[in-house]
Amino acid sequence: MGRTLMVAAVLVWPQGAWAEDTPLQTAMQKDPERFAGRVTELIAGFGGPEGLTLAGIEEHIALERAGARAATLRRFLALDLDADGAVSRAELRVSQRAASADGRGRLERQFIAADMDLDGTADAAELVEQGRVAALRALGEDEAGYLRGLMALDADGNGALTGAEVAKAVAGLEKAG
Ligand SMILES: [Ca+2]
Ligand SMILES: [Ca+2]
Repeated sequence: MGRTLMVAAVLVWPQGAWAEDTPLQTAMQKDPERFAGRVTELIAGFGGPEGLTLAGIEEHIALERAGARAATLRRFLALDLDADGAVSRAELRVSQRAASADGRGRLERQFIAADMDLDGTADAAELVEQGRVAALRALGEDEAGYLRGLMALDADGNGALTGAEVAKAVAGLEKAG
């Protein structure tokens, strides 16, 4: 019984794997123009003279994440009145008094999320963790994997993706679909 199932799985699997689209194919099929536009922007922004390399894609990922991390840390550091790198409940209260009702609630929520050990202070390590979470929220591992997967379109295999290669891949897909 087990053996039969295994044989069946082996027979079925390659076909299933072939039929299942990768995230890259899905994005291209869903909206080829939008896909090409986005990749063209990436190439223009992070590509070198030969085109976009994996290193350029990593730079893009790191920059997006750093931006989100910095925005989160900045928000917390604006609450750190004595500049000790940590936000205490007392410091939070001062900013809450000066905020609108909505702002007070938001500050409360952010502080509670940051103070993971519930000691009433969002300390430096906890703020760093909030920055890390914000960075991954801005550009998660799924999207990073998808962006790295763009290198599959590097048709001549020279390690750099050009606009022409992207256009060809999109055109080929439209013809096939
Ligand atoms: Ca402080
Ligand atoms: Ca804490």
